[in-house]
Amino acid sequence: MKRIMELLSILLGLTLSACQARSSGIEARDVWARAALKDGNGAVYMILHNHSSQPDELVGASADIAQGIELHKSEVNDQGVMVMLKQDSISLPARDKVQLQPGGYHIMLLGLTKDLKEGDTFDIVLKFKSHPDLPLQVTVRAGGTEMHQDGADEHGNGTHQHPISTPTP
Ligand SMILES: [Cu+2]
Repeated sequence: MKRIMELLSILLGLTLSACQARSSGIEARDVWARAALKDGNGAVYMILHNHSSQPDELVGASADIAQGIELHKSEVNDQGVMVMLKQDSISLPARDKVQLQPGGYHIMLLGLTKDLKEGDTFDIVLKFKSHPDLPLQVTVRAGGTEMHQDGADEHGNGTHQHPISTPTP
């Protein structure tokens, strides 16, 4: 029995280290988009973890659900007005995470080709300076209730189940 337990703990250890090795790149979690209407604009939010020891940059994205995609940052300007500034890239420091969230960084979907209704899903591909492309599935959530949910990765909206997207191995 003791031998079996030892064997199990060795196997468990191997499994855990395999998981860690697999997430050595960039991981996107809590990937969601605000509900929006066709021909309007949408925004995609997520938490990006750079598990590698090298800094990288998000340089763009593509999705067939929009006519164009830009990286934006929302900011309050001198006049106290919230404005969106186009970004050439979003820095991803080594072994750190960056939150794309309402009022901050986001991926802007310009000219939606269909309505984004709560519960819908669609595909998006993130492009990085160094890491390979990262395909993700985005889940549409109702807009308006997500503000001021800092660190809303797992525990944000208690009643919602947030799918966690991981890079394909
Ligand atoms: Cu924007």
